[in-house]
Amino acid sequence: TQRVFSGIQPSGDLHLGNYLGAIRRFVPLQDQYDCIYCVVDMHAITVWQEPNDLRRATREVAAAYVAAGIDPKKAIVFNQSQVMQHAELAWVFNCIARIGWMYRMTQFKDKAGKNSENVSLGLLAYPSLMAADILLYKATHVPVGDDQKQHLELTRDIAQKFNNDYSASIKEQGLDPEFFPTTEPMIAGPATRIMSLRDGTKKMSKSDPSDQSRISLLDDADGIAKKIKRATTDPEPLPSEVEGLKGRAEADNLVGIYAALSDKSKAEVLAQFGGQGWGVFKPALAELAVSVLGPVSGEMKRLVNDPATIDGILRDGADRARAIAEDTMREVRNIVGFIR
Ligand code: AQP
Repeated sequence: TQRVFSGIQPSGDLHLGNYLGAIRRFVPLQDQYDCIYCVVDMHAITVWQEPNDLRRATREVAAAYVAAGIDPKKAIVFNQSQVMQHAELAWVFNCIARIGWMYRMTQFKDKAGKNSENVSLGLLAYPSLMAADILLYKATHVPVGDDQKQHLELTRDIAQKFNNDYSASIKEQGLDPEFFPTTEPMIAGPATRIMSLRDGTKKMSKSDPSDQSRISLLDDADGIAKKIKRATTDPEPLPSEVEGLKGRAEADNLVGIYAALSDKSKAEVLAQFGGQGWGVFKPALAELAVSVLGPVSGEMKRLVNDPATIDGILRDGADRARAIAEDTMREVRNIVGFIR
């Protein structure tokens, strides 16, 4: 069977973008693929995390996976730092990838800002660790939001360069010349890029300083309704056709969220709401968001109150992940020429 890998950073409050762009899409895949869902705590520390916040956020991401419907007996759910092979392969990839590739990443440029000499070295090397996460399991499919597309292209470049640089050794070891496979991004649907509720040109993000910019998975019904009510929009009513959303980033975003939450297309949503004002649409969207997120949020809250169970799931997942990861690393060490 083909393998799916994806991960989420425990770097703050999970939001609607993480849910619609990633977590929710993970659930149906577990019936068709061999799935590995990781809480990437080593990625999170590329920017400073208070240790207690990191522990809490790690359990929250794991709880969100399970609350959303991922079955930890079927899919592997674990946190990255428990499987040291991620760090080991990332080091090899640091020596394969070129610095210039890393400087070109838009996420690095966005996060480093004007301060690019004073961010952690880990932030620059982030895509190399991400390539290790995926390729350690020889995963072929990676469901992510649109913002991760460039990192996935880099993963392919790293895999290819490794296969090329070590082609003679791979052959000598009697291994498949395409030792690391080509990964396919799975980026589809109306919710690949949910935008901030305050600014339709910025993506909804955990690290946005404004809490009003995102709907958190742990927000209560009242909080969700207030944030949607206050969301920035233009004064025009909703258009009747999708073309009418062009140049209206905020309207486009809210219609996209409605579409994703109701499993409809934007055209279907506009067929229903075209010509209506925000006074009608926003309460309808709030009601829908509460009805979809409410059960997930309730289950998440229950699970985070039982850290022993969550930690048990992560430990069991890590044991299963490590077994696969070590098979790959044993081959990689031989290919590279490390003596054991
Ligand atoms: N706004 C979004 N719309 C759709 N998908 C999104 N994702 C993130 N934001 C959106 C997807 O969620 C998954 C987990 O993301 P991550 O935790 O690895 O890091 P990120 O992409 O950097 O997420 P954030 O929330 O924006 O965090 P910060 O603020 O720390 O950068 C990925 O599949 C991502 O595509």
